[in-house]
Amino acid sequence: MGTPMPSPDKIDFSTLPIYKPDVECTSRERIRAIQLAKLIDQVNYTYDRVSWYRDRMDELHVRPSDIKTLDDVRKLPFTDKSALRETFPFGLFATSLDEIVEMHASSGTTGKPIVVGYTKEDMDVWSECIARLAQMAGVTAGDRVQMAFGYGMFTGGFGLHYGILRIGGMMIPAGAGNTERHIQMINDYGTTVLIATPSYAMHICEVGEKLGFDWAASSLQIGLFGGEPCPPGLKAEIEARMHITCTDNYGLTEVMGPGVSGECLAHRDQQHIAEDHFLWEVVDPDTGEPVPEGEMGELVLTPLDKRGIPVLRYRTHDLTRVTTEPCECGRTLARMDKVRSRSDDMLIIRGTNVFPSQVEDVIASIPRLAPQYRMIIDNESGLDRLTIEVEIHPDAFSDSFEDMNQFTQEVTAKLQSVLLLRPVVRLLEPNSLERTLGKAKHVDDRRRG
Ligand code: DLL
Repeated sequence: MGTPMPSPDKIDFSTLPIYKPDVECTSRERIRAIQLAKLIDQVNYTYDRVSWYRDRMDELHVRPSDIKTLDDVRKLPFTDKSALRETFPFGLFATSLDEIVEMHASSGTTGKPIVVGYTKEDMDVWSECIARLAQMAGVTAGDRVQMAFGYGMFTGGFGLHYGILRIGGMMIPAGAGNTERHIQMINDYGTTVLIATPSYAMHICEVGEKLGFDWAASSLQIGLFGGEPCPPGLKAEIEARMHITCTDNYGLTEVMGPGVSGECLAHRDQQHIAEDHFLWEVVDPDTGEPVPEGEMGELVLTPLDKRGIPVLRYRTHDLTRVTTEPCECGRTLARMDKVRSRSDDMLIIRGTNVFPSQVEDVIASIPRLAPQYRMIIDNESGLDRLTIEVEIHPDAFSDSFEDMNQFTQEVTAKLQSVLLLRPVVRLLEPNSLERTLGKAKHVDDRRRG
């Protein structure tokens, strides 16, 4: 169970690398009091300024004055992507556009983009949340931080950039792509922190190895990851091969971007939620009803001090569970399990429900396989077919046809026992699958045309 946590009033904050100890290490009672005061203010603000919410709340006969406890949040309507699409581009904004100092958008795969705007106050909250997660990973003012997220409408690049400036780190704004140049820059500038999606970080690692770059001797020490689920084993693999410590950080455009939650170094599979800025709920994705604390469900987030585009009860579709048990790192902020899957990424193949995370778990349980994989679903013959392409770990590759043939049978059997359908398995040489600069795409569903 690890070391029991001292009560917050016994913590010597000066010894803890914590950005805002009076909030991050405060009592649960105080955190809830902060949340309630902010929730009441935020609901009033939203009702007064955003007609879309006023109409929904009026339909439900809910007034801002009905919010008296944190549980009263359940009286409020849910919001999902469709609300932002319906009101594209500025219909949910609560301020005049003159007060918006920055815009971002997420493209999505269908329909209009999701557009969000930040006021000056929103930018302050955003950079503070990022500063916290960077500090949770050990980043300090002395670090040289190389950005490998794309700058642009994606919230990852600029969001992390502002947060690093806030703690006084030096930004090296390289952006996504040009992988060899990234490695050259790490070497030339003595970069100590790399910011990337885990899949792109793995690619940078592999390209470096191919070029003969000695990661063990490099200046790099920390990886700040996020933006996509990190398959089990991938972070550990990168840590071992690049000789760095990496944290995985979560967020989404609709509620802010990165900065919603971040991994500390005590619990490597969980992330502390910035609870003074976000009220979380975990609900049954089918009914919308709350699940008991600690159980798996869909994360619903209400930003508590968002001025530009407030959203109430945003349905993230991300599946997780949350605990409020204190953490050995000293923080008392609730922790969410890493998001491995979404309520909407379930595939139905020949009538069977399949989650990509199930495939990832099987792959992670077989040491000879690398975490790089792709699922292709087609129905050329009239019947759905699932093909799983997965790379062999570079240390385990063999030229022997017989060996590979037998190994393919073993992997197929293991996948079949978990997925309850028999996939076609193709084992690939290391580095065969296409690498992406941003979020990895593991599913290619050709049935949708
Ligand atoms: O990906 C924000 C972000 C950027 C977070 C950089 C962290 C670092 P969107 O493009 O709107 O925003 O995508 C949000 O990506 O609902 C999750 O499904 C997924 N996601 C983001 N971070 C993680 C993570 C950014 N660490 C959607 N683990 C979210 C798992 C993640 N999934």
